[in-house]
Amino acid sequence: MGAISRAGPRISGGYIWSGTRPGRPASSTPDIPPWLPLPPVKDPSVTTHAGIPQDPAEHTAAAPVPRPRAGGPRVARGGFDAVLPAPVEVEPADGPGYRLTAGTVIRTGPEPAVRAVGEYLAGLLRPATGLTLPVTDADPTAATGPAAGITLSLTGTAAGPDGPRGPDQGGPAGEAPERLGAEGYRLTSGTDGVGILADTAAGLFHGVQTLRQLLPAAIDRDTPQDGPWEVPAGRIVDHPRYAYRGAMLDVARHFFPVADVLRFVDHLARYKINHLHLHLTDDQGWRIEIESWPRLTEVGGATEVGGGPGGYYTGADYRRIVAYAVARHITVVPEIDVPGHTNAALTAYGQLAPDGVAPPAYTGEDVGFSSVAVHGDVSYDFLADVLGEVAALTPGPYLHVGGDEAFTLGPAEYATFMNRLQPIVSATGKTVLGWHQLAAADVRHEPGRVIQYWGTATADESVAAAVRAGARLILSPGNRSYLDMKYSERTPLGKDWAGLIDVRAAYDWDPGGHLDGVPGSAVLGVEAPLWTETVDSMSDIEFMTFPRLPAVAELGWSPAERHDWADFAARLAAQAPRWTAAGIVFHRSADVPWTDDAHGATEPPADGRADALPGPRASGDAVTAG
Ligand code: TNX
Repeated sequence: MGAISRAGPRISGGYIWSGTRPGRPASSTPDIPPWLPLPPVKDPSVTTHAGIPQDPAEHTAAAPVPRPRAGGPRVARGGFDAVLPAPVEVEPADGPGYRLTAGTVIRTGPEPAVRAVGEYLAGLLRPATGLTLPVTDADPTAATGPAAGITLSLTGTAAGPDGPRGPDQGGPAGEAPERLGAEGYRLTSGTDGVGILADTAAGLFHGVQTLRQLLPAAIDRDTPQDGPWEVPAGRIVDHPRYAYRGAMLDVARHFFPVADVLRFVDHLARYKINHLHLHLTDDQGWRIEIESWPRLTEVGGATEVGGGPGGYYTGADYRRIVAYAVARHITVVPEIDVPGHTNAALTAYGQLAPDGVAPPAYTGEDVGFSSVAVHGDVSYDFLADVLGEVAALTPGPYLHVGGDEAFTLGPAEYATFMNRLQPIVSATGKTVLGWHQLAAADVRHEPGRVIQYWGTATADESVAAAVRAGARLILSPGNRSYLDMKYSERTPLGKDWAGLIDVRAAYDWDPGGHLDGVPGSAVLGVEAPLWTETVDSMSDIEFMTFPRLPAVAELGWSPAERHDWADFAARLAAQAPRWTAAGIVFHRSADVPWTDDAHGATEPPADGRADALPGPRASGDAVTAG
């Protein structure tokens, strides 16, 4: 252990997608405005899903795709029945829907935030349809008939409750408006066009994700495909159950370049996830440039699990991630994990260590052995600088301070540290967020603070007490929502300390009633964390994320009454052709009725490791465009 990097730090400015393996040409991405999706990166090792079946009975990349079993989950029809997360109200209509044609325009009105959603939608639809889809600021309410196209309008504008509203703008004129809220939307579709109405641009954005799922799966390809491109007729009214729907990416154990993070952001946006938690620091690496403490990245960024080169985000890189997320109505939640999980910082600045001596770099997978000094002022001065800089780069309301697994500290030392740290966070204007160890009895309640529960039990008295003192809760139960747990004993990546989590276990729980003594009203939402000790490429990330992330996304978005495993599994199966079209690797969970269209990877795709596994290779030719 203690290996120093083999090469220099891998700085992400070139946006090298980590699906690209050594020996293959690196693909760089030209600078793209943040509202546009990145072009899908077509690394043959990923898009062809050349899975290596480890168990032919379960993994069938090359074999016939399993058919639904009698009495098993039913197969979704697609269209309005297949939207994921399940909307609040869905009313498919009889008759033809709206067909995109060369004449289709996207009407947004002049508001910049709405126009940006319109540009984003056009960016999603143009590659596969080959249509021009101009975005116009023409009054969305003025157009009727086939020329209406796709209209995005805000309530409270001309299209809103006080203005004229035709069927394309959300319902018959004079109909009382739903309260769509901060993220809700209403989508209506018929021969004359598609209308999305919302109180906010975020609501329109989520409506756009629904619209995308109403089109054929080939819409996710990046080259022109045959149509027709028809949105079925009907109406959806939708809004989220929880305000916080998150996913975490650990960029500390393994570093991932900016392009990977952006691609991950696009995956979150599909399922209406609205927070990206970045675990930026840990024992194995410090990944965010701090101008006032430059050795954090110069020294602390040059390592990762397994001894690879590491890397870090410059301030400009981080700003680019934030801007890309903001354009997708996703809030970035940066985590600086203290007082434990700090070996990388201590290697850079020995004065932060309890004994004042810099330890060697650490590239293993152990946890709990490091801590910054809790006595004296040095650590607090350091954290005021670090958190101040991170807060200044971060528009969102939260600073996550970790707080987990500080095993070298006793309870009194831990409380001393946290009671000095929390006000430092508040002084930046941000809200304290931390892992649930922060609920320890002697740690004071900082106004507004949020606690993230990652335990595997359904009762935790310290968490219940923190909630009684006013804390709100994000639920990330280790045995339900952890994307780094193995799916089964047979899947190669991941850990198993919290259990094996296939997609049904990720789906079959209720955030509102999960923890004894915690009322549903205290639950701010859910988050699926992806720790990356065993995950070191984009295809690994996707394999662990799909199909479990959509399960957690549905728990966060859909009303509890819509919770239904069989229905969910059928809708999940209908997503797979979309993932295939987008080149997304996924795990073919055995209890989902995948359809013929879905050529999902059964394992992370071929790379150095997979080549070493026994078994026949699936032919990449099995996947054809269209
Ligand atoms: C526990 S969950 C950790 C992480 C590890 C993870 C591996 C939490 C707050 N801490 O440091 O990466 O387990 O599953």
